[in-house]
Amino acid sequence: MIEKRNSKIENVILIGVISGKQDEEKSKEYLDELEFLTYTAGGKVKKRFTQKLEYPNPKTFIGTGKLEEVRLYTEENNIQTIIFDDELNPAQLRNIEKILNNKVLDRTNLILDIFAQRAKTSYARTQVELAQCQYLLPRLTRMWTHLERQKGGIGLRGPGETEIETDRRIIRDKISLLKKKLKAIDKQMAIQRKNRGKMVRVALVGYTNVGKSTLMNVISKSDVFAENKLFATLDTTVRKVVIKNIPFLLTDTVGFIRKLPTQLIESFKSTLDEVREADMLIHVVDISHSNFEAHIDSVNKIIDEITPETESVSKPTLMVFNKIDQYAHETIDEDDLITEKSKAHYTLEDWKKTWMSKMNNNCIFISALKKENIDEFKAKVFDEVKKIHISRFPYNDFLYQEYDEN
Ligand SMILES: Nc1nc2c(ncn2[C@@H]2O[C@H](COP(=O)(O)OP(=O)(O)OP(=O)(O)O)[C@@H](O)[C@H]2O)c(=O)[nH]1
Ligand SMILES: [Mg+2]
Repeated sequence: MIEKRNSKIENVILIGVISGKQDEEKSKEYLDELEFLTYTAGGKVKKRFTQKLEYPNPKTFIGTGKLEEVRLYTEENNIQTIIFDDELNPAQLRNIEKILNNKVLDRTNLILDIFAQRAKTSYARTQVELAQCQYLLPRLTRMWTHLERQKGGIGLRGPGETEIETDRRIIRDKISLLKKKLKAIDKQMAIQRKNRGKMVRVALVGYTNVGKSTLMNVISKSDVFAENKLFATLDTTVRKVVIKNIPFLLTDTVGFIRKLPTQLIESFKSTLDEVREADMLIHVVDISHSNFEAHIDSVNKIIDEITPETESVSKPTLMVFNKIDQYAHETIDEDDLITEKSKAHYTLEDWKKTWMSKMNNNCIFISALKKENIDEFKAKVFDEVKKIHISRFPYNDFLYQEYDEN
């Protein structure tokens, strides 16, 4: 008998806060993204709860009154999981779980879970496992210090103590084992990268779900998995691409997201090395997403984080605004004299002007899906790759007799 796939969809509620740092609009944006993450992980969001809060409650994160409201809702609506947009400390997590009597997760936890689901190769699985252990370890430690503070509690001494100590030791051992394993793979990957010779290397970077893999497939005749969920790609794909007569290597890799757990950045070192060691970056943006500018900022921040300080000169970067076929903007009626033009009213032309001047012409607007402007995109990549190529192989100039591909 064929085993039935575990396709049970979990009913989920989301909890976010509105504070001085995070106004109502921002909070909605974050929860939209958290909902997409939940959907990717296989959950269905039944309701969102938000609370205006200057500081989180040290014991229960949100107020106890609000929690009670949440508890009633979960009981009446068959909810299995509650997900907080912010990171909860171990004490908060435990207190909330106790009150809600349900599974409680935070954003980091959810992202790690999606990565675990998505990891296919043993390499990706090892990276994710390491990240999960690293997430868990301080939580166990802090859980212990929390218990320690209540010293004397019957049943908390003795076996409890050794149990946590044992757990910590097991996890520590596992971490060092996984690190060793990763080190071996890292070495192998570094050799592989070296073997690729001096060929110019270009890496696709960008927020998750912007269309990196789709673009890779369009220009490299590869068949990388792409779908409308977050983190479709975890494993790196490298393809040789030839535009006109210049060959180069194109890498498609994991997408970024804001508040990317630091454990993940650390354990995905080798994956990110592809980005670090690239000669040129193609930063793909989903212009049809209402928060695409915030996404650009998050991606730039992560790239800065992973770039060694010694590399003060930033890499040549081509900004690719994808999904123009799906771009929509608000309009102002001609007789409406009150509404002021804002970014929500920008046409594609307005955005082009803005970014062309910002990026010194190093940007292009395309649709990877509808194959719009792909030739212009290729021409831009060609120009940039050619510059790098010439500086690397100055004697090899027979390559540059340009000819038309068609
Ligand atoms: N409308 C439209 N959809 C697109 C375009 N390019 C990609 N998509 C869709 O966007 C979704 C995500 O595309 P992917 O190529 O998987 O995106 P990615 O950046 O590789 O995503 P991750 O690997 O998850 O980080 C898919 O459903 C694509 O079909 C485009 O130009 N227009
Ligand atoms: Mg992808």
